[in-house]
Amino acid sequence: MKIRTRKLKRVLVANRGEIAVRVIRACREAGIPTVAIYSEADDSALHVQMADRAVCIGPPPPMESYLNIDAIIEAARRTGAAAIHPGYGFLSENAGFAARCEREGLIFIGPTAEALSLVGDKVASRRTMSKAGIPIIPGMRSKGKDPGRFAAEAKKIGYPVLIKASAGGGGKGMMVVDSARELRRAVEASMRVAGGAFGDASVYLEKYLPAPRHVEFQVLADTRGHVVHLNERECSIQRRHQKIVEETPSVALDEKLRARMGEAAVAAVQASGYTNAGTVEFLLDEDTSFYFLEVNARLQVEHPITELTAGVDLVRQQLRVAMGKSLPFGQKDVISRGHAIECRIYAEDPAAGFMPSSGRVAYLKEPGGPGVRHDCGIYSGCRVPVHYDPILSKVIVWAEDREAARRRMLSALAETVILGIQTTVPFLQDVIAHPEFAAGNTRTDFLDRHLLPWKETADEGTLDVILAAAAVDAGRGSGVGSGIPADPRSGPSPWQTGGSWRIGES
Ligand code: MV4
Repeated sequence: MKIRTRKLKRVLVANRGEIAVRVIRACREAGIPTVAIYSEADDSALHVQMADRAVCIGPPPPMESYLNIDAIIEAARRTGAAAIHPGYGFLSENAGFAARCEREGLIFIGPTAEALSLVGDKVASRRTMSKAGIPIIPGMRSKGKDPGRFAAEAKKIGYPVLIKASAGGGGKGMMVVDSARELRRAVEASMRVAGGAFGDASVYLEKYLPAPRHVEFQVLADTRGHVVHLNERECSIQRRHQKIVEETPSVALDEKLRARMGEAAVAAVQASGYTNAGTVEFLLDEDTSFYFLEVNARLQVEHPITELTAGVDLVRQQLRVAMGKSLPFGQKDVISRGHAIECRIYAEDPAAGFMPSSGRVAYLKEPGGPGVRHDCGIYSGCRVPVHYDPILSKVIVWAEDREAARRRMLSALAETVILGIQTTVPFLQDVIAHPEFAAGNTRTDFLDRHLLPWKETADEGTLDVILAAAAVDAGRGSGVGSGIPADPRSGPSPWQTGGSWRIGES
């Protein structure tokens, strides 16, 4: 069978921040011109400066800009874009948007609208996966409203149980129920939250696993029936369903379990007709049973750690798949070398309950050195708007083993200086330095058990003190330093990296 490939004449990147920058770089390397879209709050954003062209698509609120399908399609038309890369978040998993692109003759760089609809329905995908022989968490295979059915199912599988939204994912509307007495109220509450958040109030019930690990497999599928997995990422360190630190490989898998879970991930992709890059999420129980959780139908925030250990550029592969090309390697060619860790830097104040922080970045010093990658959406002097996801950048390190990678991460975080706004850098330093993290005890309850609520320790780093002083000096010259007190100990602290350890400490 002869299948035609197509060139991507120009790609519109329907996103902002570090992921838009990441996609623009991959396009540029492939010789594909790019179009950025931006809201009025982002007119001087990094992704706008990096793209070949940029189109303002509306006011700051996401509904009027980055989620505004008509405006994005119009921008693609006007600029002659052949394809749209949605990044993560925003419209990346929106089946309606993918369908609209298909109708308009634009290539959606992701799965088909049909595959997106299937994996977006958590109950439908549980059925599909179970039929394909993939283990799912014991529980309901169809959504319902009848309280009697929930009670019967809960009785059958035993308490505690978990109520989840069928249109959900990401933990919204999830309710743990310990006894039959609490069941009805929890189902009602979950339905209310789901209805409000997703416009779909259907919920279902599962057995609750108290301290599982979150292990996800990166997959790639082309449009010619080839599917590979690129091994796992462990993402158990989360706060309110927001991932904070991810690593690969997972300390919890041995080669045998990895192979079994990898096979299940590939089967999940095949069963759902999924193409392009995606992630199959599993929960791994203490007894090493694993269960399919959901398919994340997008390039994920944490994709770089897989890129570093597998030696594959995932965005490059996404572009190739969208061109109709075959994957250039098979499962037997996939390698995993060394260990990689990612820390997400958010514009949040970890000492104030992770309250969002916005304003001007007075100074940015990026980390560097061997095995250090910084995927960054900001620059010295840029504005951080309040309207969007607070992720600023990601520090990603690779080293020969986990402990070497952990130490490299500590060093890279110590080099990272962001002044003018609050960031999660000092909190991340405490996570990576924690003895339980060092020991690999990273279950989903890690932060609540060991680090929350969080207080900044008084001991400051060393390198950051020098760099911050230089930044204040530089700021005086250019004017960006206004607002930084000359004495950092007076007024709100501009120190972003004061962890409780020093470089060279073991
Ligand atoms: C679970 C669970 C325990 N038992 N399902 C959270 C987000 C959503 N994707 C699924 N989640 C969970 N589902 C059962 N049956 C625990 C979680 C969970 C969790 C999962 C992965 C990573 C962090 C988490 C934190 C809290 C709860």
